[in-house]
Amino acid sequence: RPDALGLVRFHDHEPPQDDFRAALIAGMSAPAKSIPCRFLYDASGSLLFDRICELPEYYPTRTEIGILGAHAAEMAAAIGPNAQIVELGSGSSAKIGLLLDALDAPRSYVPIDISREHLLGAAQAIQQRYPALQVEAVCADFAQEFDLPANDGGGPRVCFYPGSTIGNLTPPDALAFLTQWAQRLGQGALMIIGVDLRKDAAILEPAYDDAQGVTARFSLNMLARANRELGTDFDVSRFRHRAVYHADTGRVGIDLVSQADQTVHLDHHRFPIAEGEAIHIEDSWKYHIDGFQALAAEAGFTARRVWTDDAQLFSVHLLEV
Ligand code: AVJ
Repeated sequence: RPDALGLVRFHDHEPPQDDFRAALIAGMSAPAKSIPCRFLYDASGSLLFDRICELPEYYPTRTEIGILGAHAAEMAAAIGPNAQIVELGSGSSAKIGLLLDALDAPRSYVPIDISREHLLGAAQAIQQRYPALQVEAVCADFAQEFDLPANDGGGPRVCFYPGSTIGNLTPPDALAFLTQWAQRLGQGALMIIGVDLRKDAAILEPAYDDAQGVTARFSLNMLARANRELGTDFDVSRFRHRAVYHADTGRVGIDLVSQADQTVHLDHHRFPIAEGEAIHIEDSWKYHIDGFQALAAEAGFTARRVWTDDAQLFSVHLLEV
């Protein structure tokens, strides 16, 4: 149905180009070196992340899909008809179909993504699959201020935030993020959010350092990307990917550890790195169910339901503003 393509409404908030160069210079100049994890996702990084999701050790994606599939009817019953579904970081919109298929007459779908290209492709695919749905694609950085399309279909506004993406934020940042979204969504709105659970390091560490080395390549790609895009001279072969679970706080910390004393250059900048020194590139925070519900309550949500898999690996929460 190519005629369905014209039905998609597009709201472009023109998110500013993220400045990799400035972020890299700042992060590599700090006493504790780091590069923000959002720079992991260039074209190669996104392909590698898709491969991570297929790895035997990386349970979150398939477990969350299993939970959504098993409980979509209960979620749909809690939501009711005529809902406006707002998805944060919709990417390829792979999970939303599980919810849309179960819902009674969903009115509109609002995918929000910073990547215009992914957003439009996914929005058009959803529009073709659900011709009766009003698709309103929003190109924006969902951490920034912008207005949501009005919810005028008579049903609830439901925010869908799967993937445990919230795990990349520190708990105080997650609190600020949820507080902002509770306000933006408004009274009576719902949120369906995927949150990875705390568990044994013997499961968590391989999930972030797999036997095939795909996750290591995903991490190291950030340095290769800097070489490609910025002209740095990282010797990628002299860094090692490391993932450590800190059970006391529920944090998986991911670093690239220098295997030698070396110096990285970017134009006139010099970044000396000692053997054993780490560049911190990602945190993936894990929660207990009650700990996450307490955080959500502090942000202004009421915890309505929670679903998990049998092995208690992952949780999907239904929250209400
Ligand atoms: C996309 C943030 C959910 O933390 O599990 C996977 C990213 N990094 N393997 C996660 C990731 C390395 C992932 N999130």
